[in-house]
Amino acid sequence: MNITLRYDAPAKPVSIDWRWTGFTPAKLLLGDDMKQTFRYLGAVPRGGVKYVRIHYLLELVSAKNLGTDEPLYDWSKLDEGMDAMVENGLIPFFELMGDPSGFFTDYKDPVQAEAWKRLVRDLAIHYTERYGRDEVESWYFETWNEPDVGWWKQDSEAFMIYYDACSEGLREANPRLRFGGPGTAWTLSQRLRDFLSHIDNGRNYFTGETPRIDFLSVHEKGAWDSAEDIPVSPEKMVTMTRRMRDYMREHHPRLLEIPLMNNECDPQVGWAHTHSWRGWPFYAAIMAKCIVHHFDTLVDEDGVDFTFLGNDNGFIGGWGQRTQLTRFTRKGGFETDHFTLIKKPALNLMTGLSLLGAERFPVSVEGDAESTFALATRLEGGEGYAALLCRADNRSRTADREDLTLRVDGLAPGEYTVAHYRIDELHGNPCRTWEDGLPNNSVGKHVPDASLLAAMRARQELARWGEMEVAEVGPDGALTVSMEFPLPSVHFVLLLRKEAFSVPGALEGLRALKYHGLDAHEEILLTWKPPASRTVGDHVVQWRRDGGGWEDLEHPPLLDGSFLHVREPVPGGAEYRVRAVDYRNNAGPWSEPVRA
Ligand code: 8U8
Repeated sequence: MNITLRYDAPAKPVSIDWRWTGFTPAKLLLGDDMKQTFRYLGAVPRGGVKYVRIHYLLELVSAKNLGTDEPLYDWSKLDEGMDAMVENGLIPFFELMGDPSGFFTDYKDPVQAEAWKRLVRDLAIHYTERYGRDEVESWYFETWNEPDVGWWKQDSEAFMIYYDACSEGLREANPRLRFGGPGTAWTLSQRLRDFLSHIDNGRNYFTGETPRIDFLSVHEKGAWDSAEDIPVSPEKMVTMTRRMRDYMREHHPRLLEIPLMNNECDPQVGWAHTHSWRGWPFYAAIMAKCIVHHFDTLVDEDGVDFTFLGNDNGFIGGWGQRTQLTRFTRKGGFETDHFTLIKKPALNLMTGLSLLGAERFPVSVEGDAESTFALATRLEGGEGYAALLCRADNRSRTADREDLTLRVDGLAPGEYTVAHYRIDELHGNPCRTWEDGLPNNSVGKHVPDASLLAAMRARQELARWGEMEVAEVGPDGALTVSMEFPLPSVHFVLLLRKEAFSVPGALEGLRALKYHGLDAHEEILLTWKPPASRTVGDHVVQWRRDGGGWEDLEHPPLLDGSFLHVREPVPGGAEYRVRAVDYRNNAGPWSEPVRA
């Protein structure tokens, strides 16, 4: 098969934003396992995981005197959860969902409608005071999740009043806060139709004006809830989204201009069902296919202003559940004081996607075009180019290997460092290590011992593929690379111009936190802010015990700004420091040390 990346053609923006995750319920925010998860997510370079959408946030708030002019709120639990997000650079995609203290039963009651508007206003003011105006203006606010299924207990009329109360409450706090919805579950459900009529032809309950909407959100997933590994279809997501657009064209053409998003685009409904493929490279490959397919169809063919494509995969759970990290506990149960997390290919995909730039170029695929997808991007600031190549079939068990010739046209002539990353059966697949290690290397049911955990960690990073090379691109602007290209897989090619290299800067934001793992070892999670430059391909991590010298800690090449040091207990702790290293072996200065 052949793939050609055509950098000689005109550029288009990489307009879909996939830097997203979500989960439910909000009280998971208070667990140490979720707080550690956030540290890992925040450490993906260039904000590769950025927006977090959580149901029932307002259940973390308790309140008194809600129907009066002087309500009393207790924000403390929600603050704890928001702090965990904000301190890791994650941005809430804030669903105004939940019922503080069980007050809100009927939004058609004017007292309740007014109280909700006031609550939303006070919430926005509270977080503006806590984090500042710029921070809160970077957030998005959204309605109740999926008001067309059991999550919403009232009728359509009440929903529209609730919607207007959210809108006006936010506006009273700050007219620049962005708000939209309705995040519906069913394609063209009656609730969605009622909502579209309200937005198009209705009147805001409070002001009598046309209701405002900054974005339209819907959920389309690739397969229904099933305990079986049925095919998961990105094509179905697009077909259903087009069905909605057709309806809008007929009934509400004005609304076609509203930015559209699918903020639960999961391959399959049912986060908690165990589908082993969620721990495998297949999951990363189907997520990647989904992104490229949306560009090819809704953006390029239909011209839709399509903004976010978000996976709801931020839950806590095992390999087969819809999570980005696998959690192991001592008893294989749900205790959260002793746990450890391993990165899954679904998270490594986000690190890989963070290598891509903001402009994209046409690609052509010859041979097996059905299951082969590519996104060719140019990096900002003349740094070079990065491309995503992926092979995914909708059936998780389909596998094969092909020989690929990758041709890149239209490159600026000059010298390049060429680096490759890959997610496939043999690359970045710690679940495979777990499967292989289990029979004679597990203590009790599903609980890996220290050596199996270490073996998984050695494979949990986005893995390099092949040798790094220096390539000279001549006046023809062409480069050819040959490789074996398995199905399923995700492959990233990075072409970095020689001129883009300079000594990396000092790393900032190094933090160390001590956790109990599964046994008597101490687990020190180090996180820092990885540099924005794609020329940085690794980090050096060192530690120093009191009275000793600095020693390197071993790890596979690290793109993420996170590293877990598993150590024998060190009374009084030790110091850690980190520096960045680029593909040409330029090492930056050491960070300030931290102690743990
Ligand atoms: C289609 C549908 C019917 C229904 O009765 O309930 C649903 C609930 C339906 C679709 C999605 C749904 O919940 C969303 O999807 C979940 C999942 O596990 O796929 C979660 O990812 C989401 O948090 C939830 O919003």
